[in-house]
Amino acid sequence: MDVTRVRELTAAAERVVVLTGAGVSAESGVPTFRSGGGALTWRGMEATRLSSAELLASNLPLVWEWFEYRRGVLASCAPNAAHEALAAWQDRFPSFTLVTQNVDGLHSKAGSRDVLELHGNIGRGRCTRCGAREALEMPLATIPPPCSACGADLRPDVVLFGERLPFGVFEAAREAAERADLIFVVGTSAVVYPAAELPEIARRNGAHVVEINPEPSGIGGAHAVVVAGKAGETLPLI
Ligand code: BV8
Ligand code: ZN
Repeated sequence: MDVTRVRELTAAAERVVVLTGAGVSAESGVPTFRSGGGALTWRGMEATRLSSAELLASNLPLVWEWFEYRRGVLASCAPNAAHEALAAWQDRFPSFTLVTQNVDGLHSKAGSRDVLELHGNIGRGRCTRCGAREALEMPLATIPPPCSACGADLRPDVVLFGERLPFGVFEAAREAAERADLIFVVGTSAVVYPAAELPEIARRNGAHVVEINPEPSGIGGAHAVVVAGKAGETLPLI
């Protein structure tokens, strides 16, 4: 029933926004942050501490080791049916915007264009001095890697807890949410802000909200259509 209702909504939709979280990459083998009640930890520390502005300021090499560990895991992960379905959707609507909280780059690998990466991308470094961005080699020859332009230390080009989102990216996502007539919220526990504001912004502006998650977060409120299922199985069905 839910999938049929979702199909009706998509058939009528003109301006579609999709917000994804770590759950959309779960079937690719990428660990999520909070699934099943457990918090992702490494060397006894939680992700929210390892990926924090505070730790970056006090121990950049340790933050690089944490990101190297995750890039190592990612190296063997490929886009799954959920990423592929969303890549196919981009040409199915008059207006389509894909916004992701993920830093794994799997949406672009699946063929999605102009992905709004709210939290950056784990495959890129950013210079702590001149701000230049560059693709990171795998694995890194030295930690921290030097900037190719000025030689200063690079940092991961990822938004850490306590840091602002890249200007322009969140604003573009907010504008798309304000104009949307349908927003999908896929594979997110919706606890991280300001990303989690987007479904509320869309709903307040009259959009239908569809949440796809085996453990629905309830972010869409009472009016949301909730499909309690895996993204890799549900999105292709829709
Ligand atoms: C900011 C990059 C302000 C790093 C990430 C208290 C103390 C300190 C800070 C705060 C606080 N309260 C609020 C804050 C603000 C903080 C925040 O929201 N914290 C949360 C934890 C409470 N936010 C920030 O700090 C943001 N910045 O506010 O700046 C500011 C203003 C002015 C000046 C300076 C600063 C920055 C937030 C960005 C942090 N960076 N990522 C990295 O990757 O290491 S966020 C991180 O969490 C990931 O990006 C991840 O995507 C994101 C959200 O997690 P989810 O994607 O939802 O993943 P999760 O594991 O939680 O859930 C997975 C879901 O998938 C589950 O629901 C599960 O059921 C489902 N699922 C599982 N399998 C499947 C599935 N779904 C479908 N199919 C499946 N197969
Ligand atoms: Zn530099």
